[in-house]
Amino acid sequence: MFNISTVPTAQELLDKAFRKSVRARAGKRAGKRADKAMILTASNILVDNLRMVVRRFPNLDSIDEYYSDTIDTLVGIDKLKISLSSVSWAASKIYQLSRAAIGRLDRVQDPAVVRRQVYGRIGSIMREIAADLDFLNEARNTINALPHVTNEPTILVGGYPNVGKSSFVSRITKARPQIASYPFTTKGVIVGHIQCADQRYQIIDLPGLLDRPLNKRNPIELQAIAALKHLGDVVLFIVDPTGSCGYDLAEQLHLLDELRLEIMLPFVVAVNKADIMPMIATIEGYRMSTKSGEGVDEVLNYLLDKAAEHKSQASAMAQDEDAP
Ligand SMILES: Nc1nc2c(ncn2[C@@H]2O[C@H](COP(=O)(O)OP(=O)(O)OP(=O)(O)O)[C@@H](O)[C@H]2O)c(=O)[nH]1
Ligand SMILES: [Mg+2]
Repeated sequence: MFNISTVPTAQELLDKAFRKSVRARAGKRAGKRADKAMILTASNILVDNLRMVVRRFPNLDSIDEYYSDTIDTLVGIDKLKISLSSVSWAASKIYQLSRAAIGRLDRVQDPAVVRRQVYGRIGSIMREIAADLDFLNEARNTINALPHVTNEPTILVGGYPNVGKSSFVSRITKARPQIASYPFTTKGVIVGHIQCADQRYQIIDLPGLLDRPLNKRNPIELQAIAALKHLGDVVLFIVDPTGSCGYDLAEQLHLLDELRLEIMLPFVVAVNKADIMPMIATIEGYRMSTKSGEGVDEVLNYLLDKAAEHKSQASAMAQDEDAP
């Protein structure tokens, strides 16, 4: 989805700028012209590279809400904007300083002194933004790793941790999310696909959610919330009544009630781990086992129908809204 280039460090940029500025002097006699060429080269390289860093980030005010919420959770949109504007500031400052220094070259006896002064000031500006560049590179790695979501009919697979969400997605798609017997194994949103007749569907494995208020949620859970708020046509809510996930069924069902109030999507409940569940479990929902496969096809067929139905309703509503 995003493909932002590596953000260089301040030291890498300074090394590159000064190396090229030394080359720019080649063939020129020591003096004003040589110093001018050096200042121009060093500053142009820094200004161009710094501006490029900023340009390569997406416009944070115009990306999809799903991505802006997720980037906010993982990176912090405000921090990102501050670092980007520090880098822009540094580019303008270096540009002004170097032009002012070039203007002074005519009026001084020793142009090399002016050059050394401006290099010193450029060096301290770059040191000032060194942490911003490091942060932007980390942000770039996080943003580039975000999943590519499309507008295809989409099933979101949610529930408490450890209930078998990834096992379900892994069973029905080619996606291979990590499956393990501890909570919060899935740490980000994972997208799988399923082709049925001539329609492709997105199946999104969400990180686990606990039943707690938004301000208590960890960044792993907040990624699931961002997906539930902005993506999807239907939610498959998986519960594990066996206790093997480590959580009470009552807590899981309370979370389901809370989500139903907040998320305006159809919910389908699947009661998982049928292979180790006594027959008497009396929760409303599809009984399935992602381990043995029992009941999985029935849930899936129902979900595919629901997702397609919701998607076409949503498209029809969007068309109505667009109509004059
Ligand atoms: N007996 C049994 N175990 C299952 C079944 N489905 C999943 N498990 C086990 O439950 C554990 C959790 O499975 P995951 O698929 O990783 O659960 P998850 O909901 O994705 O967990 P998080 O990513 O941590 O939220 C693993 O040890 C699975 O092998 C099932 O139908 N029967
Ligand atoms: Mg998982």
